[in-house]
Amino acid sequence: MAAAAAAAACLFVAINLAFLSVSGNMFQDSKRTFSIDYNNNCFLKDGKTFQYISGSIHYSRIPRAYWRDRLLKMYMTGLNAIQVYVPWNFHESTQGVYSFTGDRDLVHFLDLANKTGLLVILRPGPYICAEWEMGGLPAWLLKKPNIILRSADTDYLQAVSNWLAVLLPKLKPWLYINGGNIITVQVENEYGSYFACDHNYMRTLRTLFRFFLGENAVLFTVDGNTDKEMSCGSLEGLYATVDFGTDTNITEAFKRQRRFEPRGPLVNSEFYTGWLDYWGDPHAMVRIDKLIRGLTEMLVMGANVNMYMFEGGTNFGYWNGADHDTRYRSVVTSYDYDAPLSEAGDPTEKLMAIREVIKMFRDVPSGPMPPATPKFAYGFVTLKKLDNISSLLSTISPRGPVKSLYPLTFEELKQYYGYMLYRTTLPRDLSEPTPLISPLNGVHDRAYVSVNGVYQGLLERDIALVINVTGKQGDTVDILVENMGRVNFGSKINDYKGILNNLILGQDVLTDWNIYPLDIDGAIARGWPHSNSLKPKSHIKKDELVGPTFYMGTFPPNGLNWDTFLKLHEWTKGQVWINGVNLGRYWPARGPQQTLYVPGPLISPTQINNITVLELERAPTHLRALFMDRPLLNATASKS
Ligand code: 6DJ
Repeated sequence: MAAAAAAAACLFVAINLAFLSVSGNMFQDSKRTFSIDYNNNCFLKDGKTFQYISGSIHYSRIPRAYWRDRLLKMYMTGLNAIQVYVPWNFHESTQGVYSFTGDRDLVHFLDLANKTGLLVILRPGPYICAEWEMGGLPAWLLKKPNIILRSADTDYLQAVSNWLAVLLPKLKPWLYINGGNIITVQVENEYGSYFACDHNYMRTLRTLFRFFLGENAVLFTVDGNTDKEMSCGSLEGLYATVDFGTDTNITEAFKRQRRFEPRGPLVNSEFYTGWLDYWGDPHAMVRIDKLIRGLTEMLVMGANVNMYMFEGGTNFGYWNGADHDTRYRSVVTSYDYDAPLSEAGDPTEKLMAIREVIKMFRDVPSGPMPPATPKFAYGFVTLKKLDNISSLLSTISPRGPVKSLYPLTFEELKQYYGYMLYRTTLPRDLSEPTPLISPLNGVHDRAYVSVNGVYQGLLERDIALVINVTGKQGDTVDILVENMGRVNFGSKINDYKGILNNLILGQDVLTDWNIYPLDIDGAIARGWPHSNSLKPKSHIKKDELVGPTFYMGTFPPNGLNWDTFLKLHEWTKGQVWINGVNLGRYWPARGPQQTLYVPGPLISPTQINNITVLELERAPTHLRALFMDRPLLNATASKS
């Protein structure tokens, strides 16, 4: 009831202000304002009542070439705003080295949104959650042992203020009040669900945001719909909003927001259109009817709604996050999210249903919804074995090994993402299978073990803490460790990678390591592998297809560079690059994702195309990959 009254008040003001602006010319067109109207429980834009219907889109998950297309589709649905995260680690992967060009050109993205007619709700973190590696925090923060992230820890705050001093001045001219399209700016993200509950941290952020953006920027917070979360996450001067999905009682959720913001607009900052997927779990979906019912109910109340996600996109490369509730669970490469625009940016039935709802409340732009981008089934591509990873170290580890008595972490070697190889020797003869143990669950996250080039099996965080190994004293032990994505939510975000504790083999602690940081992406960017890297070989035996190994293939241009979906059917798990671009991880053996989205602009219509595969466990005897014209995201296999 309170909510309905609030909506009515908003409408009244809208009519009144429209009248005044016609008759009395109270508001000059040149004066752009955006504020919270606490008297009438709304936002005010240029003095008029304003309600947003928004959708989340992450530029970091979409190739730049497609930004305009996705934004136009959002506009044509009837949205008047988009909600955008800025992932800190995407822009400052190395401390002090900033990237804002190409796919990281945030200002270009804001400009495109502006030209499309979309306002922006900006979420610059510094922590963003978002199922993104370490919730957007750069892993170099972990160089301080025991750093308390997302708190008033001095080193953390110093790094945050350095970053905000770079980022926020770029954004200030883009505030609506300064002539741009950013209407509101979020501080932190669901801070109330974090164990630290450090109000000093939030106060410091408030000071920094105010300092860099000015007194008139509308700043806000977002928290889960519980009293505890709202209490820890909200702070005076930052407008408190809630987030909730289709299974929540909307009246109750907004009542809770009202307890923290007795007056002002009702805002659901994340209304879930779908959900994320973890490897090994079923594909998550949200029903259209529930979504439509919830959206309608909120719009009737006059609430402001952001749909999370409207276009999910892809966790390309190594950018996926992970959760750690009862155990470590890594998020899949696709961030399709069952969202209204698919991972490939195609309008879905869900989008059309949302558009019909919006039509009941306001005019949606006339004209047809832009069609799906064309897809093409390029068909089968034959792959050839290059070599196993241990034989390629001179190419993929130009820094060479670092020697250490005990294993070092990825962070200690300043290699933050991807893979590292740990090499030592067997301390004694092991004629009987002997357990190799990760005693404190210290393998983060998967370790592929070979002895003298013979693959022995793997250790996996929280799942497989022991394998049996055989060999002779002095044999080379190679352990390739994969970072499967740092935890992005909860109290375990200090997620160091590599071998974190000594490994025990039988009675011996393994020591005297040579640790090779691997720069596979660098080697690939420099043009490796070339097809003449292939060894002429007629027949490969089955046991030569196990363990971490590179494969490559080419396919001829056919004049098209349409989107496609790569299926590595019967391959087990690994990483794949197309024409030097890291598409992400594949793991059909665990699912549910079976195909990887390949954006058309990655494919050359005129030159030979390359595909490079790092298979970590076992390749199929038939070495081939299939490019299909549709995705398959929902098949969980029971095999691995
Ligand atoms: O703000 C968060 C989003 O970035 C809210 N949320 C989304 C995104 O991560 S899971 C999906 C989540 N919050 C964690 C709550 C777990 C039940």
